[in-house]
Amino acid sequence: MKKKLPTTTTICFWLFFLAANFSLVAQEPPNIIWIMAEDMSTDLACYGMPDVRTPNLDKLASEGARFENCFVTNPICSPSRSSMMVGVHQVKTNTHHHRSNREVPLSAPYRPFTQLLREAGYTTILGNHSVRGKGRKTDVNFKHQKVGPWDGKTQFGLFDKYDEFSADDGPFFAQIQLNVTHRGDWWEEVSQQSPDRHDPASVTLPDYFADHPVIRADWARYLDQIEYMDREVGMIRQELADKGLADNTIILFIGDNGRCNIRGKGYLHDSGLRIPFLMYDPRDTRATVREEVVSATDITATILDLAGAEMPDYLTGQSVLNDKFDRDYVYAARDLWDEILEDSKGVTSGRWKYIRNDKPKIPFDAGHAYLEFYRPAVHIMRSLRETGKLDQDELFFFAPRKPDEELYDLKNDPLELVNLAQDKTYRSKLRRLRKITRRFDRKMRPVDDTYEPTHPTSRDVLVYIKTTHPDIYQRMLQGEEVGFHKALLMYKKSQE
Ligand SMILES: [Ca+2]
Repeated sequence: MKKKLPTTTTICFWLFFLAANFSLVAQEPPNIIWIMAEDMSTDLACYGMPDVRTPNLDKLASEGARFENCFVTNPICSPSRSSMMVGVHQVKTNTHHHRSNREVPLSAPYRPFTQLLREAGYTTILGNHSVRGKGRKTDVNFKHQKVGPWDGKTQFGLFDKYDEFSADDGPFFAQIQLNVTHRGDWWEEVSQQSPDRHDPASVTLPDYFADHPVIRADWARYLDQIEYMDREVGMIRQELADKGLADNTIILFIGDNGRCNIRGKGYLHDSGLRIPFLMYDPRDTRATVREEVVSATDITATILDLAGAEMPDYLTGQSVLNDKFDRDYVYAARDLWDEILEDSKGVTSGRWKYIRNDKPKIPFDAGHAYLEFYRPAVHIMRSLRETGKLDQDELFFFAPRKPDEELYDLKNDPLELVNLAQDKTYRSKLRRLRKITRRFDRKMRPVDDTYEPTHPTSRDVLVYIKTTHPDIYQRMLQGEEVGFHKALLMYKKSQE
């Protein structure tokens, strides 16, 4: 029988088949998108948060890994982001004071991890055209520009470009900030436009909040912002699908620090430190729940690992993909925040939490000017305290001084309402965690001591509002968010 020669159609088919497979190979390594929602505790339905509906993030969690015990290394934006941008604890790199050292280059040998990704062939992208405010926040405490080349001496660019990713970028890394959950003048509008606005009367407040209509309304608005943020995650995934990139793009989702309310952002309690961390890899979509304690710096290391990039010895983070991943504690620090120069350190194992307050005379409610604009619950609960209407759990935040030490059993007391530091039953636990914290203090000692904080305008704005617009200040005391940005514009105009 005469052997049949391949037809042109067959040859074309095989050429197409080979080309398609070659392009699959050429697509390796994967694209990586790191989504950071602002000022979020683990306030998602997939973490058991009541009342909130987050279908897009729940879906992401159901197709990947959900980390139960992930913590940032500082409960405020810029120190937390500084540690993640380098993969090294912010105290060690002297980037631990919020909004400081903005003209000081990173000390050698530290480099932004985006530079390591670039060297591994990645295009690095900041923001996304479809999200609110375009998601371009960087906010790190060393000399930097958002976009441009980086050599650490004369050039300080962190990313290659803004907002747009496509298959032409080769492997790309995109970091996208979702800022709607950050306190801002947009909250009321976002709530009003919500397709299914939360009813303040039916929301569930954490136990340490006073049950008051203003606090309920504020909490309901926060839940509305979370749902808006969840829809943005859905839009990013849709864009990946539309561009044919969904099968080769890993998505990591976190919060950059805890929720913007009392005991949250700014404090070493879980509501400030514990963040959601979801990791979706289209190559393995089995749902897993991981319970080991993870630091935000480990996420940086994991991304370098996923990209096949250099992982310098100086990293204090480790890749969670490594079989030898070995972390017992996250070491966390609270230092400068605007005009409040705090000094608290602590460790958490996910199961236990130890906090050492080195400046106990500074109360939790420290009169921080910026918070006067953005914490309705603080104003309401201060006035309830004056009339003796706060219970013991609610009073904790308003005590005239902080405890010297705090110890919490996070399993049996997830809201950290019972400080065990004075309880003799836990004396050996306390001693051990105290010692481990001191060990971290030594290990993370800052590489240098340059201290150049940025002047916090919020303090001037508060004085201005109190003295020239007492009517507005009275509204703030009633729990109204008059809008810091509006107040800032009024102040600036008064200075012209
Ligand atoms: Ca933040």
